[in-house]
Amino acid sequence: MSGWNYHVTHFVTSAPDIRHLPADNGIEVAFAGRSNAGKSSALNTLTNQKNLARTSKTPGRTQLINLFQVAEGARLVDLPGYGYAEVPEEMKLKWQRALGEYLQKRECLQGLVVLMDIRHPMKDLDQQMIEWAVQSQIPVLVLLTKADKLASGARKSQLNMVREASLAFMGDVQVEIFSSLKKIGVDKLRQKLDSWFSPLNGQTAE
Ligand SMILES: Nc1nc2c(ncn2[C@@H]2O[C@H](COP(=O)(O)OP(=O)(O)OP(=O)(O)O)[C@@H](O)[C@H]2O)c(=O)[nH]1
Ligand SMILES: [Mg+2]
Repeated sequence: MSGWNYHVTHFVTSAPDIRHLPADNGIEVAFAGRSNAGKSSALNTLTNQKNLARTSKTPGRTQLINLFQVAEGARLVDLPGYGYAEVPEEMKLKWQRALGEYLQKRECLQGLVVLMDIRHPMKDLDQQMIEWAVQSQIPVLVLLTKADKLASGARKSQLNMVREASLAFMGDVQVEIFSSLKKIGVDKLRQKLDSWFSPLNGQTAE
């Protein structure tokens, strides 16, 4: 059987920062993005669970790094959003450094999903995240979220624009449209995660 069952994903633990994550083994895929981009919603949609990852109308809600397990050794990580205006500058810088460190040092990190509101894609920190991932040879899936907010013509032109922009990173960067509300792009996300987690299949088959 190919493909993982994401519906059985369950919460494992929360970490206050990068230094308190569980042991660096297995395969981890992280969900990153600006505050309010729709990270937690995407995780809930993927796993078909209403409240696996907390969502909120108040940006900056996810403060902790939340880890979820899909199967033995296969983890999804909900990272706190960056760029939230109300957070003091000092805290922002501290968090940005921690994110950089996580992307550059975490050995088990095998894929990065960067979520961007389709109406406001590729902000400075989004680009920074992609750069860090590419530098560490981590493949990236960019999801343009809340696609339901745009008509199909505008959706396509945003997708083309971001695809074009993503070429500049000279790395493994795929861009897709996504909507938790309308369940758009969920298959693309699932396929990507399956491919990132596939080395684990090899291990269990042997
Ligand atoms: N229309 C629409 N709204 C969405 C979609 N996904 C998320 N939202 C809304 O956007 C808001 C933020 O969603 P979250 O999933 O909490 O965003 P987040 O990136 O986890 O935010 P932080 O944890 O604060 O960084 C919520 O009000 C969601 O209901 C979508 O596909 N379509
Ligand atoms: Mg969240």
